[in-house]
Amino acid sequence: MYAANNMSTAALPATAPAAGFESRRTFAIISHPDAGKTTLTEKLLLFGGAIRLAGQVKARGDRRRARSDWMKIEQDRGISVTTSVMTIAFSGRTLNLLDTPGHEDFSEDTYRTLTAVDSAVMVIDAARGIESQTRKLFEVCRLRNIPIMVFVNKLDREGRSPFALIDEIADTLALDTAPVTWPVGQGADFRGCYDVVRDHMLLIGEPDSDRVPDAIRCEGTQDPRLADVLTAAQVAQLREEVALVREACPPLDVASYRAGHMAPVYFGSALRNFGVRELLDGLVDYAPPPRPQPAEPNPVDPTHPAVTGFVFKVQANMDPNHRDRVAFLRMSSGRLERNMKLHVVRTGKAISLRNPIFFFAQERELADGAVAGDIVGIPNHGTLRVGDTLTEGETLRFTGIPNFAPEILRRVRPLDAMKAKHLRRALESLAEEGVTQVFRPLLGSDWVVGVVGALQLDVLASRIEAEYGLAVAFEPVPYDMARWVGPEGAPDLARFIERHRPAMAIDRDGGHVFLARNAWDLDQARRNFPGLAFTETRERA
Ligand SMILES: Nc1nc2c(ncn2[C@@H]2O[C@H](COP(=O)(O)OP(=O)(O)OP(=O)(O)O)[C@@H](O)[C@H]2O)c(=O)[nH]1
Ligand SMILES: [Mg+2]
Repeated sequence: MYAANNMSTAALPATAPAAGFESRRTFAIISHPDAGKTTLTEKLLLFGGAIRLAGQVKARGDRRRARSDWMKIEQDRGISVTTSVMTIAFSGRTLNLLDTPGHEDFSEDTYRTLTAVDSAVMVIDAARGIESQTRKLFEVCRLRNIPIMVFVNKLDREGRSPFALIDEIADTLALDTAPVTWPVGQGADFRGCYDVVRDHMLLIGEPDSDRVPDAIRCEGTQDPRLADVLTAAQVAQLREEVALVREACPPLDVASYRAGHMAPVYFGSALRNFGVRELLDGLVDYAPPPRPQPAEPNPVDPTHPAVTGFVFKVQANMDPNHRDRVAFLRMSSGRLERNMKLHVVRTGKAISLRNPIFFFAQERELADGAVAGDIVGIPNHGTLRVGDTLTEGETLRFTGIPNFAPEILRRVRPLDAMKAKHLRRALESLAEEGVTQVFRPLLGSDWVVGVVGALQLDVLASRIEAEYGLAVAFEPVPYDMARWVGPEGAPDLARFIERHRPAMAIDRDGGHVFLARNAWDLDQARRNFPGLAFTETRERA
């Protein structure tokens, strides 16, 4: 079912995943919308050799690009709506990259992804500096002790001065900043970056978006060869700025970076392929290996011999030819082999891993051994959910995977009334991703969906159309909030349902949900039924 398609296996040895978890570097690329995460991801794949190894180098035009934005709505609108996972083997390491969506309407996906990584690359648009979403994401990283590298992007356009950017990063994020590379010129005058750590200069090549620029190496800021490629003013500025950087910024301290106190900073242009190679080297040299994962009763160390891991994301219909559901498992320990049976702690049931998949660029390769740090796709038919812990039989539970309350409620209606049954199937399988909540009101026949951000409604409509061939419309509902009411089976609950029948709905597990008109309405319900609990999310078992 998931046989590699056009991937040439002959080219694989150089990229076959390395043996132990120590070689894994698993990181998310995060930022405010539009800073260039997806562009950077695709260039990292290009530099890491994944595209060539995926046998695509001879392909033309579009086919040449690794596709991180693979969903139709992502390609149509040029935004990412969902996290993509890609693996590249580079310089003896296996890098697992997670390209996240920037828009806050999809931040639930991004926040969950941050539970599955050991570090992050924060992309900053040189013209915009720190933006609102940058700050929020940074807070999440800080709470989870996720070390951050910064890539200041779009140096090929006019932007703020690099010193101002460094100051802003240091001040607003309260971090030490250690520039690893330093830009020479900006916008039309952007000539390249000086490598402050290795003490040499890399010049930007011809603007050819798919070619790695030829680097001209100059040793030290006093190297006379600099004068061959830069104007006298540029050389003078470079010398002055590099001296200033060395004076003003602390040198890169890997321990401090890994402890979350210091951010190595890289400058470049993902679009022009510049600075990407240096960032890749930085990830290989400095990014941390897999770390212990918080769990109950005890955290799980990556050296633990048995397989453990948790599901941080579920994606339906990744393969347009199959109605598949892929659970993204972050491995926390052990070695996962094909055909292994794992224990789903929530249900106590076993799941057999017949077709586990690695995310190798755009192609999906059969996994034959994944270790801590790896992300494995597990095709299933709804048995796995976000937050699930998988083990070889142990009853531990990974913690910290966030739940989000649906904040926008809409009635959903098929434009063709004959297609109600189809719609139900579409809604139910998309709801399994855990992003959209689907409620069935006790009275009436329409479905109500709940989402966290308004753009998720657009995504839902686009996907129902693209993946199920159904046109749908959303209509306002007289409710403002959804609250799960429990405990199930309580005599009070039966009375509550009787009294509020028109505002009651059930979720896909049969749990009772109260659709409140407003906060006052909810408050009344709470007051009249003190024995019942009203929760924003259904607790994960
Ligand atoms: N000039 C310039 N434009 C860039 C550069 N990198 C990316 N862009 C452009 O910026 C826009 C956004 O790029 P994306 O890579 O889709 O940004 P993103 O961060 O993935 O966006 P979301 O996932 O939707 O948050 C696109 O038009 C890119 O071509 C760069 O280095 N220079
Ligand atoms: Mg993107």
